[in-house]
Amino acid sequence: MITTCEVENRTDYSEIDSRGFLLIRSFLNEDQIQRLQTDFEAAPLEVNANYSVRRISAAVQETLQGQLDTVNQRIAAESSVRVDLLNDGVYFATYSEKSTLTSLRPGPQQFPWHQDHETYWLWNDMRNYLNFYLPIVKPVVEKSNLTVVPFDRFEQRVPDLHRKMIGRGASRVLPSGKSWIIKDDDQGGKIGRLPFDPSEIEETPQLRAGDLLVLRGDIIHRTQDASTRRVAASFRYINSETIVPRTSLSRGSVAKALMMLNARYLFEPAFELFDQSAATELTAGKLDAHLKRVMLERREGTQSANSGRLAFLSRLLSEKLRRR
Ligand SMILES: O=C(O)CCC(=O)C(=O)O
Ligand SMILES: [Fe+2]
Repeated sequence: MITTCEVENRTDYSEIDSRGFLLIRSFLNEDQIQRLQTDFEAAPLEVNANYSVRRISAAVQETLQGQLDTVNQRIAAESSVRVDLLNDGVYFATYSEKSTLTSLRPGPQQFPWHQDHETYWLWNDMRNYLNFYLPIVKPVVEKSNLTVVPFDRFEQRVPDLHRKMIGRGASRVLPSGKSWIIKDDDQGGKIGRLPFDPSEIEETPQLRAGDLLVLRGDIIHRTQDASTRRVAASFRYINSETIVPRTSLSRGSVAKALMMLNARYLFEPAFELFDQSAATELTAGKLDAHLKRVMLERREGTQSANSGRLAFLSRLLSEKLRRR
């Protein structure tokens, strides 16, 4: 049996390179878990039509930053991954209150195999990007976890494909006849074909409330099941020096345009900053600061929570034409 390496409480941080994830038990204490639960109950739904998600309040994000940074320092010392900036924090629940692309009607919400989409388009590099995933409501240890495809097991089966997947995002793994394909939602088409079912090599760390699963941005993952009502907090770290080209936002497939439209509350401010600074590229640090300013203004009600669909579509079209 393969188990996630955690011998006598010693975490092997280099597994973020060799396996794509690592597990730290009992990272949060009871008070912290309760604080996050209360924050979740009070958090409004984001205006995201791709899936149901809530934002972790800035105050609660701040209280955990120091503790998360300690993990980042260990990761930087023992692996190739470099992150230095807490960009955002959200809550993922296995229940959706509304119809979205992921849950066609209100009810159980379950993410199929994927690498994250929106964050790839915003930050352009999923290698120096980490997801700190912490269940805060977890009724059953064996259920509703996050299932991953470990790097080492994937590389063993399909080394060339593994290399292609490193550093990227916005993909899905789907059954296709007798095999499976990796679909590229960024540029369209497919990245490759898997001659086996990914569940043959998957791993599901059994998490309790307060356990921490650290995931690289480029690991393939899915919701184990939505049979219990689980809530997880997910803190996202980026590297402030990462270069984000303007074109990485606008170029690409129809699927990308649709998902960006569904999450235009994130992308419209990014385009605005490119306009304001008349730049062809920006550092992730600058873009992060601008997004945080906009989110604050929205909370304070001095800026509207979302832009119109038509306005965003015409923006996207002019961005695409701009590049020709
Ligand atoms: O909570 C889940 O089941 C999915 C979360 C996820 O896909 C993510 O954290 O990127
Ligand atoms: Fe995800």
